[in-house]
Amino acid sequence: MAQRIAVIAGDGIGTEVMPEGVRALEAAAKRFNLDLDFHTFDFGSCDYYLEHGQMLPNDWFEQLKGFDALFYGAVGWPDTVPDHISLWGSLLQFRRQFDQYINLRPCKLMPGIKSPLAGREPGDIDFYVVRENTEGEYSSVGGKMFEGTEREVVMQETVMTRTGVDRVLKYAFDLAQTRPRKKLTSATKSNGISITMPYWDERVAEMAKQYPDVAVDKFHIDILTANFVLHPDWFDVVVGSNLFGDILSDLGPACTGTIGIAPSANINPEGNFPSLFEPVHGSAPDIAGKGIANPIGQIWSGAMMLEHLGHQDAAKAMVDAIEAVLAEGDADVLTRDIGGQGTTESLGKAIAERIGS
Ligand code: GGG
Repeated sequence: MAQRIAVIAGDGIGTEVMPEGVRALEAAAKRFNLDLDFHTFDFGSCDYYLEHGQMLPNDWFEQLKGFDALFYGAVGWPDTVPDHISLWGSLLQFRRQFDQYINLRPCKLMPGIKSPLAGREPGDIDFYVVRENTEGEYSSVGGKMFEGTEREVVMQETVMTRTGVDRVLKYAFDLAQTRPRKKLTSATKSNGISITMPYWDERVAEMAKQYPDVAVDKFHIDILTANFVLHPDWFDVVVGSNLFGDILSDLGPACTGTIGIAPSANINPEGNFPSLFEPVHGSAPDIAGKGIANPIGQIWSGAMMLEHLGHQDAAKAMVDAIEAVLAEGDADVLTRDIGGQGTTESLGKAIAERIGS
């Protein structure tokens, strides 16, 4: 039976990298005889908002809930729609309503790409960031008082539930157990954030008792970001709250040369709802419309989607193809962020051809 995939390109470079993501998936489907059925939606974008006054139609949940996976591009076009409206109106709705409580973000230095960190070679940087994806600092609990006056008050609460914290920690510990180094690092800030973060630390310590074979350490987020730059080889699986995980999963790929190649999976591990796969990068208005965005983050996210859908061989072929094209280093093919003078399409086509061969 066909596996149904909802394709939502979103905004900015999302609309440019998405066709290359689909091209690569079609190449994998052809080679591995997969029956993938793509359905394209125009909602989840700022253009849709400008036309309809909302990012998603009222029945979006009904329209999408039966899909096997969602393939997303990027959201945001701050010139026309404030970022908090576009994000809360689309991506955060998917993550919350489909209970995609894991945001899994691999961070790997690929062959042929020069890390901005001196002396780092492929193999030196290879870790996962596991980001809590449905609560934490991304909460809608708060409000404003005396708006527009001298007495203006603005508050927003961090929300941590035992269920929410434990389930992301369990996922991260399980993942660490599958890795050769079996190492887990927790991002905290329990010296300054004196209620939620000590709670996070307590739950980490409690969970660690069930995983005696996993080596656990923790760092405050400030020194942890410094150590990402100074010692990226220290890390294997890094788990963090929604905000900390978001920051770390931009910084990690930046240490591997470009955020343009970084993929992510927003996972509902129980499979009650579709999971969502998207590049880590956003809509990048500064380069949108130029055809120069790196499509690898989208293509690699497609590989994570195939893996999630049970097609390990096809997923591996996609990642192998990315590595092969990067290692070849043809400047006419590669995009500018990785030292070439090619286009989104030239890089996407080269990877798709490699997948098919
Ligand atoms: N493809 C990812 C994307 O569009 N990100 C926009 C953004 O601002 N995301 C914030 C977040 O992931 O929480």
